[in-house]
Amino acid sequence: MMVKKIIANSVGEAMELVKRDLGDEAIILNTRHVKVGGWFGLFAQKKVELVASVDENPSKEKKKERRPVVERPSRVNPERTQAVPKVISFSSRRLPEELQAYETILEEPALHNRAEQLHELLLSTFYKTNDPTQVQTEFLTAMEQEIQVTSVTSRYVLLTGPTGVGKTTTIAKLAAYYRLTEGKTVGLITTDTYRISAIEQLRTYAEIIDVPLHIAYNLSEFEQAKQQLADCDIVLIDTAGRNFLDEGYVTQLTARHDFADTDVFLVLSLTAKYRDLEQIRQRFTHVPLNGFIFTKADETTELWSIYGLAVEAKLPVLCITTGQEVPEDILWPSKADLSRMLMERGEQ
Ligand SMILES: Nc1nc2c(ncn2[C@@H]2O[C@H](COP(=O)(O)OP(=O)(O)OP(=O)(O)O)[C@@H](O)[C@H]2O)c(=O)[nH]1
Ligand SMILES: [Mg+2]
Repeated sequence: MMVKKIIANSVGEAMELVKRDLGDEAIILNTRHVKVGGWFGLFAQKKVELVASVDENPSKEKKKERRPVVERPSRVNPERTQAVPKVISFSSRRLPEELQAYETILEEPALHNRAEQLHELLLSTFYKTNDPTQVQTEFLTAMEQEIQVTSVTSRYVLLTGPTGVGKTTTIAKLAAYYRLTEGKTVGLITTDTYRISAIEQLRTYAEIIDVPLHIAYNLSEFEQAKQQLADCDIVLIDTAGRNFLDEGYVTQLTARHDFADTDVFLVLSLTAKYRDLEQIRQRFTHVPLNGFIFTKADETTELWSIYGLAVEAKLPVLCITTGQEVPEDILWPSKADLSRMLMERGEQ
C-alpha cells in the first residue's frame, strides 16, 4: 500500500495530481485545508492537503472489491466530469472545510441510513465543481427527488397516531382548510370516546367551523356515521391517541376501523426522538397508510425526521403543523419547499 500526501492550490488540482501519480485506483483518505509557507505566520498561502493511497500489488479479489463507489450523477455537466479520476472511493468521513456544515447534518439519526450515500454525493459534486453552492443545489435536488408530498384522494380521511401529538387540533385545521379555503362540504367523526373532554374538544371546533360531528362508539356506529355523511366531499375521522410503541394498539385500531375507501395518515410530532418515531412507523407496516402528517414543527430546531421517515417508509407528506392556532398553523409544502425547510432549519 502506498500512501501519498499531496498539497495543491485547489481540490480539483489535487485530484489531478492524485490521478497522475497514483492512477485511477487511488483511494482518498482525507482532505483538509492547510496554510503553507509564510514568515512568522504572515503571508502563508492557503492550500488543499489531500492524503491518498493505492495498493501497489492488488490481488484479483481486491481489484474486484475496488469497484467505483462514486457514480457520476447524470445531472452533472459531462464536460466538467472529464477531469475527475474515474475510480475513487472515499474512506474518510471528513469533509473538506467548505462542506463542514454538512458533517453535523450527516450525524443526524434520521439520516443514518442515507449518510454514506449523501456523503458521497457531497464529495463527488465538490470534486467535480469545486463550488459549495453547486453542492448545496445537488444536495437539495437529491432530497427533493426522494421525498414525496401528497393530497387527499378519498372522501374519508382518518388520522391516527400517539397520544397528544395534535390529531384533534389538526383535524380542526384540516376541516377549516377544506371548508373555508377549498369550499368543500366537510363532516367529522370521532371514535375517541375514551375521554369526555376529547369529544367536547372536537365538538367545540365543529361548532366554530360549522360542520357536522358524529360520535362512533363501535364499528357499526362508525359505519352508520360514514353513511350519514356520505354526501360530504370530505369526512375527517379523529381517533384516540395510543402508545403505538405497543403493537397491540395497532391491532385494536385495525379492528375498530374499516380502512377500505379511507385515506389513513399517521400523525407524528417532530419533537419526539427519531428512534421512537421510526419504531412507531414500523408498527404500522400492516396498516395501509397513505402518508404522514408532521406536527409541532414550531417546537423543534431540526426537521430531519420528516426526511428520514418519509424516505424509509416510502410514504408522502400531507401537511406540517406549526403551532396551536386553528386554523392558521398548518403548511402544505411542495417537495422543493420541504427540502429547503429541512436545510434551513438544519443550518440554524
Ligand atoms: N406547538 C404546537 N402545539 C400543537 C400543535 N398541534 C397541536 N398542538 C398542541 O398539542 C396539544 C395536544 O393536541 P391534541 O390535538 O389534543 O392532540 P391529540 O393527538 O388529539 O391528543 P389525544 O387525542 O389525547 O391523543 C394541544 O395543546 C395542542 O394545542 C403544533 O403544531 N404545535
Ligand atoms: Mg385527540
